Amino acid sequence: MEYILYEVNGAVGTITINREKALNALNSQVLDELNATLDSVDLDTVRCLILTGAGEKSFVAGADIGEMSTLTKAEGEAFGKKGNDVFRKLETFPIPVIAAVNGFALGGGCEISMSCDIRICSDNAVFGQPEVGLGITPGFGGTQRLARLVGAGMAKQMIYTARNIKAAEAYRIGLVNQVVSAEVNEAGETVVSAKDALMAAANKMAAGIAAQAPIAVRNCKKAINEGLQVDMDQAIVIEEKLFGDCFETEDQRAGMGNFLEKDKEKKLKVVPFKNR
Ligand code: DAK
Repeated sequence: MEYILYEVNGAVGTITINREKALNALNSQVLDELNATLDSVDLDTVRCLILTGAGEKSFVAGADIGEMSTLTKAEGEAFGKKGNDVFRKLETFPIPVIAAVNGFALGGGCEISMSCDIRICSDNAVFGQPEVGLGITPGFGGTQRLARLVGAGMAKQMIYTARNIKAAEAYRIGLVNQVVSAEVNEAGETVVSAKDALMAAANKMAAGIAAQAPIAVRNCKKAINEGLQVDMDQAIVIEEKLFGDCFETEDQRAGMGNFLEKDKEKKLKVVPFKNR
């Protein structure tokens, strides 16, 4: 892999888009390598993923404008499909994915973060959908996912004006769950960089998710994602099925057993997913 780094620490996997010179812009190779990396994740042991960009300045500065500029209609469609397939794979990935947004998340960068379950960002993060300024519409789900996350009015304002927003505003409108700042000592010196603080916060959140019952967590993701696509009557049926699916599992027996036995630690045994 040239542009993707993947490392696993316990039950948390971290995928880094590693094309720092181009601010981690998404070209076809990045999308292919990201796709292959997702396929290689060992779902028996990894329970939560973090997606981030290399360096301090940019998460992903969008789709690669240089590569896109010369595409024919047919090539543009193929590029769009490649991106959409990977983004959808992330969105429907069996385990939660946290986007750790370290700087620019523009166009395809904002869109890939919205394909993740949760977004946390450093305080230098900048979000935006600048596509209309480039003569195109947001093509990797931006018109759909942004409106679902922040409401149609705010999404329309961001998309029609192509105005970027900073971390604090992204937090205010509910686009990100948490904003993380560098740690500074009394002398005003940075002791932990914004990127390191962000990754520590992302890892803490991921470890918290990974410590929960994995079948239940997977089923919650499915229930929320699938339930949001249908009306409430159908959504409740989806929830019922996924609730029922948790019973007779190792997780449910151990989880409820721990409570009934007043086990203070309430630790679930780490059993490979396939044996649960
Ligand atoms: N693509 C390619 N290269 C990029 C890039 C991008 N999106 N963004 C930055 N770079 C490169 C720059 O060209 C520069 O390369 P060198 O000149 O050093 O070789 C390097 O990264 C550093 O960038 P700057 O020198 O510009 O750095 P600054 O700090 O001055 O500015 C910036 C940072 C993020 C404000 C600026 O780079 C910028 O505005 N970048 C473009 C942001 C943008 O417009 N992103 C949206 C791209 S459009 C589709 C699906 C999806 C899409 C399209 C179609 N279909 C379904 C068909 C998605 C579209 C997009 O994402």
